Amino acid sequence: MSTYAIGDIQGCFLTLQKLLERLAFDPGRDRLWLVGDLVNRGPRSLEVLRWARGLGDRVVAVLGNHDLHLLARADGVARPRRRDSLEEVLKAPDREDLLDWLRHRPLLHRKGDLSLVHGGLDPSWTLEEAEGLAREAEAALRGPGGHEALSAVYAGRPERWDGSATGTQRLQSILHIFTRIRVCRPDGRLDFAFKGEPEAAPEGFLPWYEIPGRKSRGTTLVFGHWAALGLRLMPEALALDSGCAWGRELSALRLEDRAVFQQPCLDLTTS
Ligand SMILES: [Mn+2]
Repeated sequence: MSTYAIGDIQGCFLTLQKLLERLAFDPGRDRLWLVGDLVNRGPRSLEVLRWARGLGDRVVAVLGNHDLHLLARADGVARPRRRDSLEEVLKAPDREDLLDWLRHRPLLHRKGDLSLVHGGLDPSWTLEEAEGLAREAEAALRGPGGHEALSAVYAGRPERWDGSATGTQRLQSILHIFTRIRVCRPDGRLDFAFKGEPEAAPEGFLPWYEIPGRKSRGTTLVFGHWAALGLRLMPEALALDSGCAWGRELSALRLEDRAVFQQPCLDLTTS
């Protein structure tokens, strides 16, 4: 049995299938960890969702910002964005089943010394605190306040984590940080606008995993979301978004021995 962690798929179903062939993935024996952003930008989000849901407990997928965007679009909270490619999912006959499945994905998955998250963790959070915050926001997304929780994502961005925040502001912070964090400052200040390579981060900002004194040290985090960072395997941070949705590669990492597998994107035609 092997467990493969796979980077941001973003509707690139043909690339995903080719990558799984390359891994000789056997659903009867192997497991998959998906870093989230299963949908959007690429052309085949519907097929990706049907495939992932069909694998049942053989796949663990954490929620990414594009997954939340799909839920928010379906809920009427978010407006279409220029590069959205979600119409096929929104019009599908099985859309409610797929959206319900997606809504029940976690924000953080932990197994032993390894944890899976889409964007990352606030450096002030211990892993135990992060797990508690994830469970809190997951319950809100699934419960009767789900509409409000999704609305919170679009109501603004947190400037820093504030553990004393409540209600909408608290959910907004938790959801933004788990699904969108890239760089921050040692004093806690967050910047969600920067998307470039870490070396080009604004003055004083560092990747979240490099903040001195980060409280989740001592465990390894597997994450995606940062295409400009690309595939980088660091001592306690394994970054897997190699930009498939930008025409680059989809990456898989076998967690047992850290073997890397990559498939160039097959889903985007250049025109
Ligand atoms: Mn993302």
